[in-house]
Amino acid sequence: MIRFVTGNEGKVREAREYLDDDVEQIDYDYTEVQSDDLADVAVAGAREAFEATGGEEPVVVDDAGLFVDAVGGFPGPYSAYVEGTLGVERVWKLVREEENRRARFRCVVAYYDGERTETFDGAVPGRIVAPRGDGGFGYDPIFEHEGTTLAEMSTERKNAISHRGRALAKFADWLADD
Ligand code: ITT
Repeated sequence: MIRFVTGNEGKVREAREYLDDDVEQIDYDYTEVQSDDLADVAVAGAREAFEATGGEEPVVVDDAGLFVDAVGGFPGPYSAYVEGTLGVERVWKLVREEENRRARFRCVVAYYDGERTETFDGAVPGRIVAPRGDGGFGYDPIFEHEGTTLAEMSTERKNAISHRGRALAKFADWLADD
C-alpha cells in the first residue's frame, strides 16, 4: 500500500492507472517549502507527511507546475496559488496576446519510506490556448499538446503523454524492480 498525500483527487485518479488500487489518498496538508525546485517541495512534503501519518506505510507526494515561456516560467512553483487566486481563465488572458505561447508542465513524484528517498520527474511540452474540454483538472483546459487540450483527453490518453504519466511510469518501474 502506498499513501498518496494530496488534496487533489485528479492526481490520485491518474496514479491509480499505474499503481492499481494499491493507492490510498491521504489529504494531509504538508508545509510547502519556498523553493523554485519542485523536487525540494515534494521531498520535504513526503518526509513530513510520512512522520505525520505514523510512519507505517511509504508515502508519495507529487508536486507539479505549469511553466509558460513568455512570462519567465510563471506560474511555475506557484501554480496552485495562481489557480486559486487568478484562475485558469485569467492565465489564458494573460498569455493570449503573446506571440510565443509555448509552455511546459512539469511534475516530480517523491517517495519516502522512512529510509529511502527517491524522486521521479516528467515533463510535457505544449502551448496555452483558450479553454477547451471538461476532463482532467486544473490547467488542463488551457494546455494543448499536439492539437488536443489535456481536458479533451481521457485519463488514459493524458497519462500516456503527460508530465505526471511520465513520472509515474518511472516510479512504477522502480517499484516493480524493488
Ligand atoms: P496537492 O498539493 O494537495 O497535491 P495541488 O492541486 O495543490 O494538490 P500542486 O501544488 O502540485 O497540487 O499543483 C500545482 C497546480 O498545478 C495546481 O493548481 C494544480 O491544479 C495544477 N496541476 C497539477 N497537475 C496538473 C495537471 O496534470 N493538469 C492540470 N493542472 C495541474
